Amino acid sequence: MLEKQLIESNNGVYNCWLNYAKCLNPKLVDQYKKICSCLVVNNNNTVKHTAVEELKLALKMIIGIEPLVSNEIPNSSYLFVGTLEDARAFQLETKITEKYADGSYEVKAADNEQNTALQIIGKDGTGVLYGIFYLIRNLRIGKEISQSQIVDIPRNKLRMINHWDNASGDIERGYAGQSFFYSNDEIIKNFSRIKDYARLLGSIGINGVVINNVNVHNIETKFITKEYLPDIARFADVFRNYGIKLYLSINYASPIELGGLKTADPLDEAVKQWWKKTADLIYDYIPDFGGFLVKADSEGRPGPFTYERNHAQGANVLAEALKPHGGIVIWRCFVYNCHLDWRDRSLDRAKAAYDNFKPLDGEFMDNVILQVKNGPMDFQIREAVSPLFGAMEKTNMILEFQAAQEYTGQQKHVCYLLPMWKEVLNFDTHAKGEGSYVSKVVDGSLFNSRYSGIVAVSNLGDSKCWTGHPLAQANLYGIGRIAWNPELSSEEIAKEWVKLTYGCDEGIVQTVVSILMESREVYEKYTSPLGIGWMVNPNYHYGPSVEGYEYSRWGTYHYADWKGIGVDRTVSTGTGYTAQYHEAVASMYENIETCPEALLLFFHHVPYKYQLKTGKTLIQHIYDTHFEGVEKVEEFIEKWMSLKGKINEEAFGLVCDRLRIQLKDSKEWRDQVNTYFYRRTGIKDIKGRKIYE
Ligand code: GCW
Repeated sequence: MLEKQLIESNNGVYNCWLNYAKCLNPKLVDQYKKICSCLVVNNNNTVKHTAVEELKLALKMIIGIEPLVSNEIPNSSYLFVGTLEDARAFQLETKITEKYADGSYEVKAADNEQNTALQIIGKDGTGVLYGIFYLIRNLRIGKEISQSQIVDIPRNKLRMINHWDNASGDIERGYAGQSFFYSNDEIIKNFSRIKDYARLLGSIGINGVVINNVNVHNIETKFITKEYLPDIARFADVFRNYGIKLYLSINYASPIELGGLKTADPLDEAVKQWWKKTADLIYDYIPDFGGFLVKADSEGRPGPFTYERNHAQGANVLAEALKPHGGIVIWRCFVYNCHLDWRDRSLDRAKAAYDNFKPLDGEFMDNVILQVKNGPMDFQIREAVSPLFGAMEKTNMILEFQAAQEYTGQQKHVCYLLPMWKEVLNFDTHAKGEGSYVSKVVDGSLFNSRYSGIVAVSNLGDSKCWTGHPLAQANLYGIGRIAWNPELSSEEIAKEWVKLTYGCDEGIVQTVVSILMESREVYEKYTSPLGIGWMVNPNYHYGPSVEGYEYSRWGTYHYADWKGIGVDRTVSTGTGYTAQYHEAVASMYENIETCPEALLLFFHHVPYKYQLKTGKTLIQHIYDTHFEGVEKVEEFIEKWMSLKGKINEEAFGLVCDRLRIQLKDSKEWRDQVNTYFYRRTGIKDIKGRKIYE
């Protein structure tokens, strides 16, 4: 079935980066044929079994061989595929030890004289799977076997995807069609797409998936009951084959809604017992269940505040219930008062997560992880990095990115997010002096945390290419790669993805990579400038609306008037937000001279005539960038058109359609934003361009 689908759609659309086109390099084919014609494997582990099947499939399709499978090491060439335990049984040496992180693997040449054997040794079954996908990737991108030796250890323990899928089949902030998990309030019957999805995730090292929206509605609330658990367990079975654990978002009011209790107070004995019994039940069905994801006391969701309990008390009752089973609670820090009165300039949504959670550092159980969005606001095209990352020494933390392009073009616009994600990971919190990067907080090394990692909100749906915009696949690919190794550059990841998806032709790689690498800044140019955010239609979060902010009933959120724009978040004259950072960072932002200009309006209220480092005034910068942004989209179209006939027609066409929309909508953004500021300020564009239609 899988093979059939792959052949039918062997084009980088449905099969994404697992596009197994035939290898046309005879030297490479010879090398791999020689080594891979005999697989030495002791098949006694589920994930290892998957790995071997994946390898066989890839070999068949890419170099056209069906290897012999043996459980003995032959005298001739071979590829050994096994776990640490297997390696010991075969008396093979390896650098991998039990101390390495789960999923680690080594690929090494055997010490035989001819050097004609290769060994893939995983710490565990998942390590074997990752080692195999690594080898397949190398074959696909044209790396010789001799270049494939590696000891590869995942930097982040948890590498997860969060789905915001509802049982109705709708996806909250989904831009790639409907859910492929649920439809019409039911769990989908045919799991074939879910299997294909598991292989995509497994191939990039993702090891956890939350299959329902953090806003848990009526039906999803019941996923933790006897009625639904048999079906939920089916998901777990599919994902398990690829080394992925299943997690569920839960409704904090479940003890009331499902248990018939009068309260969901976390300190109430009956509530505690109810969660314990529920956890036991879940593990009866899914023995390796990952745990709960919880959005509580945020945007109308129930939570411990109702009972005058804090987040730690709220999370710990769940953690206690899951602990005996090895489960974890992932508690989201996206908590803020959405009814802030923006006229009171000391109030600031950006301060909310820190204010709520910092005082609780050290009060969470060790199987609770706080999930923190990359920025203090909400997945804007540019915003500061959340100060919470530097603030919770005694608490596990996981970093939440959003692959779904809610505020970044909704998968109609090309917006490769890796450069932004890298900026976040490379941000120095100074929590323990210089070098206290976010990447070290979330990989657990800075504060010596027990659990940590990176998660992305999914950008997937039932669209044929999974992500609506074919180029948005690069964001999904990238999240896996960067969670595995945050040192990879966004360009390296882009190159890898293009080669795997559309082939290794230099011209194709260069063209597509250049579009991807510029795309985030281009989107930023024609939308909201210098970190101010939003400027999109409220609720829908797409299309220009300069004052658009669903909670700004009391004036604009960006404080634009005829003299200036921006949120003063300084301690001296503003909301005081900058104090949430450690020194060095705090004063860098506090001082307008040292504040990075890309975030100028995030931190300061600035007159339109303020001169930027480029020598331009702020208003001229706004005009110029909005014109440039549209010109850049025109350039993207030209570049993409040069690929006609060179890449798969279907992928080519899908991207063309999206680029056309991007061009049309970017013009609208340009015109509306420029017009707004022209009307506010009365200051003309020095280049005399037409500002409004
Ligand atoms: O950005 C906001 C979205 C909501 C989302 C929320 C969250 C799932 O607009 O749709 O709800 O973030 O992250 O919880």
